[in-house]
Amino acid sequence: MAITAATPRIQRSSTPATQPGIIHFGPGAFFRAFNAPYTAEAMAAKGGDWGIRAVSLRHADSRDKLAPQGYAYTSIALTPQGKQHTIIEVINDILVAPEDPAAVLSALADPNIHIISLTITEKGYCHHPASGALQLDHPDILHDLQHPNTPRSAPGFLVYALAQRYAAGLPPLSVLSCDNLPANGVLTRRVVLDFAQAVQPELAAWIAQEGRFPCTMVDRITPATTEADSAQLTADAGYLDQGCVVHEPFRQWVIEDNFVAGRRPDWDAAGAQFIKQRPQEQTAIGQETAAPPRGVAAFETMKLRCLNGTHSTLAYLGYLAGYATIAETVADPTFAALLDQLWTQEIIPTVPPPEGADLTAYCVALKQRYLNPAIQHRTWQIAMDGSQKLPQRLLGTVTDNLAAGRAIPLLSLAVAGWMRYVGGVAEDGQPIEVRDPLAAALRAAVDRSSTPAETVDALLAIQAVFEPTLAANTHFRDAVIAAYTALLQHGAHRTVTQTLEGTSLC
Ligand code: CS2
Repeated sequence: MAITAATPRIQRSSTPATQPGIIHFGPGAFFRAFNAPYTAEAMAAKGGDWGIRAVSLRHADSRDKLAPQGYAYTSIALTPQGKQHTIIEVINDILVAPEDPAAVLSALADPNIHIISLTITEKGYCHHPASGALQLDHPDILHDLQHPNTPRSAPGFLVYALAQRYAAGLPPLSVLSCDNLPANGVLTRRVVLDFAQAVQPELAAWIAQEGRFPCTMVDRITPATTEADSAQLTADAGYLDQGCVVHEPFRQWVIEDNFVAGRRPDWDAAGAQFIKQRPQEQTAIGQETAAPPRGVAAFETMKLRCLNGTHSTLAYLGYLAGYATIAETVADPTFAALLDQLWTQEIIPTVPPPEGADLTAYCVALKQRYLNPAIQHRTWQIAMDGSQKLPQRLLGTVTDNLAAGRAIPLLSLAVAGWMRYVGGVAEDGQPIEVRDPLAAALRAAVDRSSTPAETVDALLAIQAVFEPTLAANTHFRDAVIAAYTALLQHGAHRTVTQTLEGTSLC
């Protein structure tokens, strides 16, 4: 069906909840494909005042697309057999923080809001990716420490929102990170406490005591929505929808059941899994990253290493080999073999299985998810922000293997693939549009080096990404230099083949 002036636009059919209970930062495609449908289904099953006010920290795009349709939109599950459309009506409105930060703070002061949830991507936490500490010299953090009434960053909004509650004698909010970070609740708590400590130590002590930062593991492959997706929806369903999202049918949400006064939606009625918090997981200020993965953190480690680690590997090496999507990359038997060997030899041995999980079965199912031809998940999209992703996706796995004396040829190749990619020139000589907060520094490190060893050393010296002990490990360094050299000489495809065969790379 062609779009004409008469094509109707999707409109909300139900009245928005008068009393929203959640403020969500980051109303992009993942939130609309994941948090919003779970919450709508939980309320349909069990009720509750859990309408969502969303906040965009950067752009007006989501608000501009969704406001004219009453914040209703279509969530489209892409299965190899066809599509399933679900209309989602759970968003009350979207505030655009840069337009009116004070309006966001006043929304956060509403005593009926019990949860702030976050899908702001890794870089939204303004932390040092390698250590997890807040970057106190980050430009947005410096700004927010000076401007309590007009913050820009997520940590700034969170701390000033909690400060309002503290001053008003109210209980704090639960802060629910839904980003792909290790022990994401612990990390969020750490950046909030670091910021609060710089504002008012007494406030930090109250947040440490009373605040709740449940860890979560979130999983649903959600490629960026394209114009073609919206046009196809109009052709299939007969209406315009500028806010639609496409995603795989699979979804998994594991949540630590640790909310202020136990107030949270019954997301389990929609299939989410709540896990009880173990008492010893409540940590003091400064001890947040010491604990080994347990509870939800174990699910998060499994997902970050098995899924996101291989996603990034396929993104860098697949892009260099000329593949546009993950499905295309994995359809190549060489890359399918890379995936299998990476899991069995170098990833699974490092992952303590979460309760009830079978890691082999998990990876077998994962491969089928990657192969879903209906999902056009671009290697370029996943390659974005590698400096923020590498530590939790690949480098922790490298460190654990080194400690156990296991070889790391494929992980080293993945890291070398990232190094080759951030140089910004593809194998056919075309420029690569590298999107990364550290893009300029990464490119400069590559450009000022004249040998592969110099390039690898210059990138290993970036401490935001590589912890000094890992960067100084000669076994790791030598393996990355060998892989990087091979990538330059033979290209990604041949290097993957040779590495799998264990043949000489020279
Ligand atoms: C992907 C993830 O873009 C990326 O970096 O690895 O968004 C991935 O699709 C999700 O984590 C799947 O749950």
